[in-house]
Amino acid sequence: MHLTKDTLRADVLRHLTYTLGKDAPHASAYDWRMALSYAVRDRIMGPWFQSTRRTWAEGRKRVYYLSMEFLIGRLLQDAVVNLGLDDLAREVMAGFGQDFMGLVEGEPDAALGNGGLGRLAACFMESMATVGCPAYGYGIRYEHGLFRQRFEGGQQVESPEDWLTQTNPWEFPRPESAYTIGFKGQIEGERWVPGETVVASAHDTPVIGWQGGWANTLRLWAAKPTTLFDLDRFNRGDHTAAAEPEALARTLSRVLYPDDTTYQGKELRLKQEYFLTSAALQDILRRHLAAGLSVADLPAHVAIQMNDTHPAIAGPELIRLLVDEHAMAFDTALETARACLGYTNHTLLPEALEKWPTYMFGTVLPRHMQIVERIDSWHRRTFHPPHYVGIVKHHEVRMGELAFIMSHKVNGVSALHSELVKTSLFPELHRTHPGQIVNQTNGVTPRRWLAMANRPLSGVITQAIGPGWEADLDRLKGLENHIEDKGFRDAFQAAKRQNKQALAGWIAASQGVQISPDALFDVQVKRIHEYKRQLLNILQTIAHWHRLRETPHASAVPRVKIFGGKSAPGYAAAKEIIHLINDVAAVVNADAQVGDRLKVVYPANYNVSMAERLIPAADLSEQISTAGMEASGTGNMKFMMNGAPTIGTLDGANVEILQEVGAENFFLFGLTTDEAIRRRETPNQSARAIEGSEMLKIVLQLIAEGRFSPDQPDRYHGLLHRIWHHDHFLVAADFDAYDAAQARVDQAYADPEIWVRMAARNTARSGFFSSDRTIRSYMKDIWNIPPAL
Ligand code: 26V
Repeated sequence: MHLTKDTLRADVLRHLTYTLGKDAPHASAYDWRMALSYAVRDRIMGPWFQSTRRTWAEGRKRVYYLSMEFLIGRLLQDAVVNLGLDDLAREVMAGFGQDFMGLVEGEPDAALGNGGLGRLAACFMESMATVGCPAYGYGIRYEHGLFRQRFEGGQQVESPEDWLTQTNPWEFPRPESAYTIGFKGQIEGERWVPGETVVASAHDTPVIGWQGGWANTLRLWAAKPTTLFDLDRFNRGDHTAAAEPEALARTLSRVLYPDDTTYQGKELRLKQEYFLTSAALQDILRRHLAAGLSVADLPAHVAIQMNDTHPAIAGPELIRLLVDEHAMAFDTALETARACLGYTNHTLLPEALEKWPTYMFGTVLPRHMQIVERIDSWHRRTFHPPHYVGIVKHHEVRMGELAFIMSHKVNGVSALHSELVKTSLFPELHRTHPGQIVNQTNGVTPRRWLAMANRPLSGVITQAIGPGWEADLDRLKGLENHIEDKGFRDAFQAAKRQNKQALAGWIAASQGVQISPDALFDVQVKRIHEYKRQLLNILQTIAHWHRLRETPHASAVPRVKIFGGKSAPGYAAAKEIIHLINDVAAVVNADAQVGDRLKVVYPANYNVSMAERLIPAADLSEQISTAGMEASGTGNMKFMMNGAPTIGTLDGANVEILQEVGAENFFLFGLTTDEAIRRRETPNQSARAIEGSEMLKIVLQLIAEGRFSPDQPDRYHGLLHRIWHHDHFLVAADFDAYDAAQARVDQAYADPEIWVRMAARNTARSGFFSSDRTIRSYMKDIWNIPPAL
């Protein structure tokens, strides 16, 4: 598709005039962004219709990706980059006196997810479009995404997020695609008569792949009342009660649950999960039957992937629809559902595994409760598992077991994690169903995370190996031949420096902290969780600060420690860590004796857009979770692509990153998964580690005496007590090894010629971590779908 400057210019003006009703001299930045978005969106329609037509005409099998979260971020620049309109858009908007990047940054960041799981779903959508995998993403159109974070007195304060206040130019409401969703009520004979109903109404966002070769649909459901209004009540003068049905329905898609660490048996959450799942499955069946196919053919045309257990009610719901609405025999329906369904596990943490009290499950979904019990007895009858591996146990419905038994494939998200899914999460089910658990190592889209977010480095890469690497990331290997070329190394270094300068400018403006681009930018960005060990990082930061003060004249590599991330609102231990980081930042940044040699910054409200600023500017990637606890990590892959070596443990996909990049280009430290398990069984393990570490003792002493909280010296006594006596995450045990690894980082960074080679090798060897590779692998091993491109 060829597009000239004049056509784009004319299209922007046309939308400004006729879609927005604005005259150019009076148009605001908002108007210009909207006009540009519509002009760009117009270019997606061709590939979108074309892809849909081809899928129908060729009777292609489709993937349906069911996820409670899609952490998509902004869409304008992503669409512009994928359509190859970068330079054109800049030029055209400059002609109107508008700065393209300024407009891009005016778009609200769609935060319909908590973290890794939701961002993975967004990367997968983009990769499915790029490799030509016919797909629908199904999710909820939350009115409010993940809360906004700010700091008051160093502590996290949450406020509601508001992405839909402005018109969203990327979505198309589809009021004609609406389904009734029932809850509660009773079973009469074999039929379920719900006591409450809402309507799920579709909103479609096109997802365009690289160079516009293919486009898929992200279909998000909004809840609407079945009856808008209780007219009788209104006429009787009860105006508030008259609006009740509406209020009740809208609560369902009102807000994203912000706690991704501890599962809580909240009825509204269960209702949201069923709302998404039932709407998606009704839509899938409608489309399947509209093609003239029969329900028996479902597995040949439909692959349904459950993103964690959140949509695991899909098993019983599909059986219900097939049995109750399409008169299929129960056992046939069960086998049909299993042949369609796949389940991806994203966590081993016991507190995050979903289990619903049977009384609640049975009240909200009485028919599904019956079906779950029949699945359970079918499973026992058919497979005679040696141990009782029930779905219902101790008056709870266990969604992991349900998802496993109702799927033909179960996958973990990194090599290590998938082994742990076999050996520690589902050992009995694994023995009963050998071969059902497979690995699918995560990936990230190089279009957003390299081509779009890091234009300077992208230019250097294209200069060295030519264009096209964006959709064939293994080609980055070609950079290896250039690493001994001084010109290439200088260009690589200059790109990184340009990103660091841009970040320093943003930090000065937004945080009021001056940082030097000469310093090593050491970045840890992710949700705040004890297992991710931001605490280990800040303790080592204190150690480093202490050493700098002890040896004021020694030459040291200047560092900037950058943190970003939100805590679940009710997670007290994580909130204490946030407070400590901010307290340490205040003391360190005000210490003239240390000056530029150490700064600590923690910009509030980390999100996808902030990640796009921070990651390209990072020198060092912090991936320091307690071994065995991080399922994969995907930030780790983004840093690697952008030329930041990792300091990390043998956990999640770090294992594969280490394998790809080589030990010389990775700062490995810490206990392994097995050692961690054994270490926890050692009596007084953390007290012993503290006693054995001079530096850790000093650090804890500084905190204990209130050096970072002079207004409240005992602020961290609880936190310190936990390090001494209940250090489940082995912060103390790994402290010295981490501190030593940081010393190796300093040493390597001190020689720019060593460092730039390490950085470039990280980029060159990151090809495996493209989500295109991951998607092709799901297509082959789980979905049985050939690529359309
Ligand atoms: C659990 C819950 C519990 C119920 C309330 C809402 C909620 C939301 C999310 C979760 C599970 C979070 C699991 C998760 O995000 N896992 C992350 O998945 C990434 C993608 O596979 C992976 O890279 C991270 O290592 C893993 O922590």
